[in-house]
Amino acid sequence: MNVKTLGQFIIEKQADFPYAKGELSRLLRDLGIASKIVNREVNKAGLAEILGETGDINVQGEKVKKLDVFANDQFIAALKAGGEVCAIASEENEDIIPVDSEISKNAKYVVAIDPLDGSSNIDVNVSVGTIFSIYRRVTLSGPGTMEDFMQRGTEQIAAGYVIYGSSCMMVYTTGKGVNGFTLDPSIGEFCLSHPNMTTKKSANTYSVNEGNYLHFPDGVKKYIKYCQEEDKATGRPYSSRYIGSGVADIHRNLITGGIYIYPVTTKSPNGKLRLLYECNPLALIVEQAGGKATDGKVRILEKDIKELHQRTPLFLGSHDMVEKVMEFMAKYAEESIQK
Ligand code: AHM
Ligand code: MG
Repeated sequence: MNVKTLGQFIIEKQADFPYAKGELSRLLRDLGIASKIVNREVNKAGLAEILGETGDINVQGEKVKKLDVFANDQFIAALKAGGEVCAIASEENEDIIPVDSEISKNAKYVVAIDPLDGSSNIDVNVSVGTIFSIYRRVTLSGPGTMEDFMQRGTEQIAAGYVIYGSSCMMVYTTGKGVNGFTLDPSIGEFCLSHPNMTTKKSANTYSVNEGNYLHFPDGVKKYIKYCQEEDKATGRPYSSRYIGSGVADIHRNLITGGIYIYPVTTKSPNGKLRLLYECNPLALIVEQAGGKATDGKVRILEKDIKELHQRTPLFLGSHDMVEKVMEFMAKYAEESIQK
């Protein structure tokens, strides 16, 4: 049997980074370990109520925690124990978490993470995910600071996601293509299952929360209508697929082709998704797979970041579909100015 584990793959790929001394490899390994623990707990999610019945205390005598808090704790613990990061930013924490320990003295990296994206889907047995982004620190020494996170997405050293689905997969890029690994529960290892992932240039699936339709910008409304029109040549009407769990929607579209849209709405005037630990890592992966990611105008990876939890609209997926919706955005923005 010719199986390549995530660990073996990372070691092989280390040669791509002639000046790296293995820290990034160890960091990816740490993220892999934490995600296996999170996967184990996500798999038991339906039992949480039963297990927690005796006053919410589990066998280790710890309080049963909500899974997003549990996932956050696991990733932070794994990253701190690994010694390769000088600071962590998480969706679950208002401020950055500086890491100040003997083993992290020479740490070169910072990690931004959404430990459990789409966590509201857990209660209904729908896939959820973890999204992570790795930057090289810009400060020189000591624990990391905000400055280390205020870098554009183009500066990411690596990015990835884990999907806790019908199987558990880790998909990541270090800027040299995208590779996917499926967890083989029988050996407890992520194994290379999707080498060199690419996405279709044009496709026929669109993913957007159409319940917000009335609150979308005109360009998005017109694009949705375009997707629904009958046209043999372009294969329309396109299919609408929206799980409402970002990693699951984007993973499906990466594999089958498609576009994911979360625009500005009246309720979320800056968009809903966060630039640092959701949009930037997903954008790097999708671009590396041959797709495109913008905020409707500007490439996501080139957006300036000013705040840790900054939001942005997101249009991401198959290249031609993203271009098309941007055409609509430009056209109807102009029209509304002329009105
Ligand atoms: P979260 O980080 O609070 O879980 O929110 C992000 C999620 C994405 O996973 C998903 O694509 C989106 O929010 C769904 O939002 P909506 O329910 O508004 O369609
Ligand atoms: Mg999220």
